[in-house]
Amino acid sequence: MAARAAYILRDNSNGHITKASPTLYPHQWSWDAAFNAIGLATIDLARARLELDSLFAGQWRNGLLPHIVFDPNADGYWPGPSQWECSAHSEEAPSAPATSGIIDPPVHAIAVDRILAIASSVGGPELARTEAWARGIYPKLLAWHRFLARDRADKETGLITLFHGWESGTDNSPRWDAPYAGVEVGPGLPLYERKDKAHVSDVGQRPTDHEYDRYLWLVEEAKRASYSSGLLRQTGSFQVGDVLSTAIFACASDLLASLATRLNKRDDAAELKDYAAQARAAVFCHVDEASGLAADVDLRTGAWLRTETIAGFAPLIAGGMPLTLRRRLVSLLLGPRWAGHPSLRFALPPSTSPCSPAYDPSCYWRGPIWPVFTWLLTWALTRSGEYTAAAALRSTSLKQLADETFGEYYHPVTGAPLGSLHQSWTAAVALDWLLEEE
Ligand code: 2M8
Repeated sequence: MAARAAYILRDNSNGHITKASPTLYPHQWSWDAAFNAIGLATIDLARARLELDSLFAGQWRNGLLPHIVFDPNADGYWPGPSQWECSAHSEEAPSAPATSGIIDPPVHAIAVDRILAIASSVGGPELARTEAWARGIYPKLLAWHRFLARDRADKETGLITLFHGWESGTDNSPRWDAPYAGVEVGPGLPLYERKDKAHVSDVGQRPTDHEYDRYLWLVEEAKRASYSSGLLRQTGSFQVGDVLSTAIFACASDLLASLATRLNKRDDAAELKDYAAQARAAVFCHVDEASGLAADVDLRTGAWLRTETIAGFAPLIAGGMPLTLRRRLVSLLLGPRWAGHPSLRFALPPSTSPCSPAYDPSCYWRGPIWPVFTWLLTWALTRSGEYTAAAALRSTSLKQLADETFGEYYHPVTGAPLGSLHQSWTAAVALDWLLEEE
């Protein structure tokens, strides 16, 4: 399986970036790149470092790390550079490489930490090279975290603000149904033809045209606001506080603070610990007592969004949870509302609880199991000392991936791979899990 996964990462590489998938996503996505770099580190540390360097080549002057860095030689994805037109609309955007103008969840410091850990186990000159590289990429990571703290931490809730569902990485998750219901497509939405539907066996596995109109309208809104968070807070018709991105920001800020300490940057470390503490507190403040899950907030109405999605496990990812709350969440995760639901082919948590009326087992982020998300959970569980739960999810995931198609997501009941096959981040997390199993 490791060899097959490694071949997929090699085949999806253009030499310096890894396409998120061979045809559906032929460019570099930001959070995909971080997971891909973790997988690459298990086989080729130099290539892992290059993956993140290539991603950060697209960083904006204000620290924003865009959710896509486009490969100028790749085609077949829409919306592409001529729809985003970032450098024409914002002085913060680089003129090359072409990028999108929105963000992805900030998992990058997790990747750097994992790459350093893998390099430490190798030792020798590779470790020295990786340490020197970490010193070089550190200021870019710091600028990214400062951007999030400055431009995206919501003053009221403390949660990371998103202006597009794509920014959550969980695009059409039912967690965003209520805020999207308030998005009205205005005049001036250019005519467009979707390209994504050509790359899946059944269009029911992708978001609907109705949803795509809203996705594209939000890109128009962002352009009209010059991709400025300040302006979007006044004009954006989709504004949510995302508990998952906030939790990731909390643990990533902790890890970056440790790197700052290692590099003797004490003031930075204190600043980053402060970001982590504030983000973690914001996540814990949004735990719904009744369900035990964290709830996102529609910042335009103030309403808590309580749909039972996998993002509700954000407190586990944030880390530093009181033991009783942590035990409750782990039991919930493995219990009958989630991974232990009797209908499931593999005991793994689906993206929406099978007990929720919003659950759709074959549609994208509305129900299928995403191995990359399971990896994030196994990583977080290990970090907080929940080794048994982490090992159970890891070994079950490896069984789920045994057909070696490395699907983008999986049908929870039939176990069939869905969406794109040969998805890079699925291959990448398999490599990391296999390293752990050794
Ligand atoms: C999916 O999102 C893109 C838009 O960013 C798409 O559907 O076109 C999501 O699963 C996202 O989380 C992921 O980063 C991206 C590439 O794998 O695909």
